[in-house]
Amino acid sequence: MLATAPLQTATDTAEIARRIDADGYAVIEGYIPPAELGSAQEFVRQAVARNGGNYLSIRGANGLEGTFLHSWPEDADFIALCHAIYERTTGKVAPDAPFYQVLRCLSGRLAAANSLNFHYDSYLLTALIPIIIPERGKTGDLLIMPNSRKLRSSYALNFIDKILLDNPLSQKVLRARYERGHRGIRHLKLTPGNLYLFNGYRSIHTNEACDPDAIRSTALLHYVDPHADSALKHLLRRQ
Ligand SMILES: O=C(O)CCC(=O)C(=O)O
Ligand SMILES: [Fe+2]
Repeated sequence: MLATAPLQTATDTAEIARRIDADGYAVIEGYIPPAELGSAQEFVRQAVARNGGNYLSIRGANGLEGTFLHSWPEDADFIALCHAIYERTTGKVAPDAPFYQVLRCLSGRLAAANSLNFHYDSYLLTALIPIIIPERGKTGDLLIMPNSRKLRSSYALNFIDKILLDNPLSQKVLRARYERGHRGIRHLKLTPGNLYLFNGYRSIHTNEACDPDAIRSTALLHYVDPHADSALKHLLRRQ
């Protein structure tokens, strides 16, 4: 049996933070008004068509002009929400860290290669807005093992976690668990226009595939890299 997560709408910040802490994620339904969602969907359809129907991702806000995604990282209410979640879950003052933005458009023959790659994010809080989700065939659920690790005290320990996860054997084990419908892997059925907030740093997660002739597009903002100042991280990234 699949561990399908019930979609509950969180109403206030305290409740959202409590759910992220307890369940690893929270959902705010109908976050994006239909007209704004519609123009972002059209933007994605055109970008995929221009790319020959194939997978693409856009990093940063440049190139997203004309859609709500361009100004999303500067939205005062959204920033206040992320800061409040951070402060409630860590007990520390929220830093004014910039968001790391990615728009993913899964489609075509690279859709499978960009799916079922189980990982931890480098950033503590992940905000995800589904733009287009296939209604038929494979629907591309978000798969999550909520809060599967703690915040690591150093980048070195975080790096060990990443090595233990990002290798063919671990990926094979997790994919086999997913195929068996393991209860520890929750399925979030995504609805365009909702806002999903989850502990990306602490939770092993990935996306299911979608059919090559469909489009599965998600917009992400990542908040606070806890190891941003690590000397080891900078050394490794330089190579
Ligand atoms: O597209 C998704 O559903 C998840 C993507 C993700 O986890 C990431 O980009 O870090
Ligand atoms: Fe991620």
